[in-house]
Amino acid sequence: MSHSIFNRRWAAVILEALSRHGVQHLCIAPGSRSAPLTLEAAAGNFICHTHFDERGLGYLALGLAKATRQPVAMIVTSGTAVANLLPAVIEASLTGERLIVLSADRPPELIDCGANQAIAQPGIFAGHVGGALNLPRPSADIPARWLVSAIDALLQQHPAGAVHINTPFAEPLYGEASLAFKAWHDELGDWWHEEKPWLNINADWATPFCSDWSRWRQKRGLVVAGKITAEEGVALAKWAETLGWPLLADIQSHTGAPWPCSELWLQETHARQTLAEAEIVVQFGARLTGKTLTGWLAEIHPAAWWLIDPLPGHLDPAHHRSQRIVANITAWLAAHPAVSQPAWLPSLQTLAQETYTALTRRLQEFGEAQLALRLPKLLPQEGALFLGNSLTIRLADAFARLPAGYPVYASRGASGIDGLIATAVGVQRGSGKPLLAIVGDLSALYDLNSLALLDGPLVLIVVNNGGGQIFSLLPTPVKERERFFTLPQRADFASAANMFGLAYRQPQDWPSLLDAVAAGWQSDKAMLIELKAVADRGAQWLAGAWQQ
Ligand SMILES: Cc1ncc(C[n+]2csc(CCOP(=O)(O)OP(=O)(O)O)c2C)c(N)n1
Ligand SMILES: [Mg+2]
Repeated sequence: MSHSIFNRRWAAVILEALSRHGVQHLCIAPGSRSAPLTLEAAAGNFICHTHFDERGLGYLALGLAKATRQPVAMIVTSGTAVANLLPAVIEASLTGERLIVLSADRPPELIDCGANQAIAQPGIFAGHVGGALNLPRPSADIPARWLVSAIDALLQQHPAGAVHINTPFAEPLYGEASLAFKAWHDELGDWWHEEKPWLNINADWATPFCSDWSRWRQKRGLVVAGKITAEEGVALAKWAETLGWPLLADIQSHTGAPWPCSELWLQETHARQTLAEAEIVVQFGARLTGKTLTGWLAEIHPAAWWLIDPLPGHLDPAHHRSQRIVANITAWLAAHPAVSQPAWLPSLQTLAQETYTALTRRLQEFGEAQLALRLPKLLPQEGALFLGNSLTIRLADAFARLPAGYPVYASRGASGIDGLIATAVGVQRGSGKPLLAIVGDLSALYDLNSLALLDGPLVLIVVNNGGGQIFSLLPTPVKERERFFTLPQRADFASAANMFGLAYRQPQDWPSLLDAVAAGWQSDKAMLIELKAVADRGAQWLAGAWQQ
């Protein structure tokens, strides 16, 4: 019995230590080996989420971390349960959300000896975690101050991406809390009643300042906005407008796209050439969605290229000779104020506006390209938007003009189609806002288990275009296209909605789609809306718009 009690004491220190780094949400999958952590979590003040499927659980945590911008911890049992967290860990490692894997493990005497459900867990996430802590088997011989310091050091040394804490527990795993081992626990004294970490590592995060900014800001500049936050997007749009610099905005930029549809008008030679006269490009946030934009950026060679993103590392796939500035974007903007100047390319902004206006005259057809254009009308008030990968985000990036500062979420690191529903649910729960989520049909089938997570004010539009129609946009050979690339499916989404107790609609025109979405916000059930689209029509529409 004493093991089970000490296991709980050990788990309590781990969870309390995590809470000092902002962990409020715990995502827990069922398992026995992890019971000491789970029971301690249940007894604490955390917001606990559960899921039977660890791949979905990992993505749920990712969505929570996106929306709360706080670290989120996952508790799973030993074995392949741990391995199923890998996709979400990979995405977080690329896009910087903070995930903490707490994997329960067998103690060393049960590893590599034929014991059930025992696999090699240390190092399982390889280079996809920033850091890892392979804890020893819980022992009162090890002071609690070591355990808490080790966790503090791990989290403070890795302020972005995922970390892995492997935690072996010996049986028995269940038992009531008791006063045993209280002295071990009390060694941490007042820490139990305070809010700060045990160990505080102070790093200097001063904003890097470009001393020749007052010279550069008078030049012909171009602003590129990638994935940045809602507040940053609003501030950046003002900054660029004051400077009179064009702003090329990604769908994740939150800038309101004052120069809309660059994916389209950047196809035009004159526009490409005049814009290439920019002397300096200042890019905020990376991970651009549009292929036209990234292609054009790779061709130009301005005198200066600054890439500002709070995440460290190389974030420019075109490898420009550049300044990679690791900084908080709001702080950087404040340190580099704009001065009011006339726009140096007003004709191009007119072209951008005209492109958008021309598109909005062609909204009648009921299809996925028009859905992208009509997005602003579908958004819930004080809500948020989650965009799935593949054509969904590509069409939104090309056509949609979202209100500045309206929260948009996506997963554009590894761009998997495997956990999009779970990620959307995490965003909805983390933000506490009504969420409109849009995913493709194969993406929906891939993450079907996560329909079990849907509740609250969430409308999920599944664009059913009969398989992965992104491959109709790509030069896949027509003869092999269906069999090996698009994989049209015959799934019945009405039955899927029914199976998971969701409201379901399949509108046939725009008024009934608007009606279905509105009904979704009224309902206490989550709503699945199936938008049946003509197979490759959306892909064709995008290709046609490029041509035009
Ligand atoms: C886990 C994973 N497997 C495969 C891919 C490659 N892939 C990208 S898009 C896509 C098809 C997605 O189909 P669907 O969700 O219906 O979207 P559509 O292309 O129709 O917009 C595939 C297989 C991926 N991104 N992630
Ligand atoms: Mg599809």
